[in-house]
Amino acid sequence: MSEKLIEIDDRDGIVRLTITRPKALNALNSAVLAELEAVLTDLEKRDDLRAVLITGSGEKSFVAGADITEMREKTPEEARAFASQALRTIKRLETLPVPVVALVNGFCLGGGCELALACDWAVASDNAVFGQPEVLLGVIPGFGGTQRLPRRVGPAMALDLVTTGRKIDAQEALRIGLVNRVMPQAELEAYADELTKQLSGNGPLAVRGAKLAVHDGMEQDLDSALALETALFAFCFASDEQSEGMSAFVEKRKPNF
Ligand code: CO8
Repeated sequence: MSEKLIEIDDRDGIVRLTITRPKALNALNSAVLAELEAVLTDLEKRDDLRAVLITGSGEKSFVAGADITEMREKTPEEARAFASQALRTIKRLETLPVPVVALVNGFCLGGGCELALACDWAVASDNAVFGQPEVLLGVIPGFGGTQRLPRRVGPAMALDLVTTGRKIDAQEALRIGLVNRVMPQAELEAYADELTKQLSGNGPLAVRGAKLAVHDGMEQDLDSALALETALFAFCFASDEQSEGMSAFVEKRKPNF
């Protein structure tokens, strides 16, 4: 039996995915992408899903990019197919109906950075290194980096990164808004546990609604997006969650969602 490239830890709807190709610093090849897509296909069907955390195996690397060894001999058509496979998989991660969080534990380069950009937010260890070094290899980002990076950090900083290929440390990633938090590597696991507890305690439908409102709203003009928010807000009042959440507040107890 072949070794798993995506390890799954599933606790009460909080699913942690670990990309496991430590010898290649968890670089994304077509086998990893295919396995990730199959996992996402299963997750998409789950009503009990509450959040997804994604990380890389080991302490040195989140994902060091797309697999250069595999890409090296590709024809333009093969490169297009590989990029399409990656874009499709990454989009499916992005559009999961629950929060998706990247735990970035080391190198987060090229396709790795593009994977992290498709997550709702990212937390980095203090040894993390970010970059879109594709131009150093004679190519451009192909897993969404030219589009999601400017949307996250603004076009000027994105152009700086994608045209120089320079690497930045975790503190700079924090300053430009590429990640939400930086912490000592030894504390990343404790953060994951804390986040798991926090997300498990919130109303699952409300969390899904909040993500939907932000994601879909960002694609619309402000008035349409505000109308979407109102519709989702009103929808919450048709759920048991709203009565439980508000009753718990009034009764001075913890809600039980
Ligand atoms: N692909 C394949 N193997 C890799 C990759 C990678 N991206 N990154 C590291 N590895 C392998 C190394 O080859 C090495 O293997 P081996 O032990 O067999 O020689 C092993 O991982 C350990 O790496 P290093 O010895 O290089 O470790 P260092 O600590 O010296 O350096 C670095 C770590 C700085 C991360 C270095 O490995 C590096 O620069 N890696 C490449 C980073 C990079 O350029 N990433 C971007 C790739 S391009 C991309 O992601 C987007 C392409 C767009 C897709 C288009 C579709 C066709």
